[in-house]
Amino acid sequence: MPSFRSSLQTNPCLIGTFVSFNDPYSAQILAQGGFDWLMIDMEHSPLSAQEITAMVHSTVAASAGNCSPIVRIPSHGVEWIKWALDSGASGIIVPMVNTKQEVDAIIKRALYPPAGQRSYGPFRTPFAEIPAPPDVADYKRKRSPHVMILPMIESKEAVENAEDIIRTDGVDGIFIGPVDLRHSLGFEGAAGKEPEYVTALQKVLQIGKKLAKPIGILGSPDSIPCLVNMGFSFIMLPGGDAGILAEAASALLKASKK
Ligand code: 3PY
Ligand code: MG
Repeated sequence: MPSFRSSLQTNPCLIGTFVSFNDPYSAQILAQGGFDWLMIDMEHSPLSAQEITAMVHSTVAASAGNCSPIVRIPSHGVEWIKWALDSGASGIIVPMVNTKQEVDAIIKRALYPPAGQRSYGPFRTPFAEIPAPPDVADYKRKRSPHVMILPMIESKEAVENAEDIIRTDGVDGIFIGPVDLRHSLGFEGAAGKEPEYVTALQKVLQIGKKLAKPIGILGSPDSIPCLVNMGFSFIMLPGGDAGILAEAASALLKASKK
């Protein structure tokens, strides 16, 4: 079963979307549908630790291990980091990371000693692997080094501190939140060509390239060639499960009323 980390090395760009319904069924459908990765979103959906654990396991099972479940936690708190990682997720996306101090605290919470202070208890992680390893200790030895810690750069302050954030040991890549970044720069929407915004993206991409750390972003299907050309290596399509359902429902209804 490929890890998200190894898939990033062998593919020019991994395509995902996000999951917000608090039922594994939604993750199963999207995972089976062929997405490379899913962001299980605790930041903007009130998903419990129990729900995301079931969604992580369902994503892996429904895709025969080909879709990587990445949990976006709601804050930098140690309990979110612990629960998300103990589910066996392929990685965590951590929103609103603005400073070196913040990223240091996150990494300390996410990594086992000696690099960090993560507490041991990965009892549910075997069920995020195919086949489930019989020995739970395999996770610490074999899988945890491949789990990706992906802070989000999504503010003017974070772009100013980008080199310090990305360079930090334990940071495996960055996910850019274009909507919040644009708000912070004084713009609306999820995309645009304003020089200040484009320069911010280019700065993060250049640092990522220099340090060989992958950079992802939220982007529309028609922007994918341009984003890949710029250097993004994982992209999250907008809408997510709720948006896909709403769009399909309205298209179906429209077609039936012709
Ligand atoms: C943003 O665009 O701000 C995001 O967080 C995308 O998920
Ligand atoms: Mg955001």
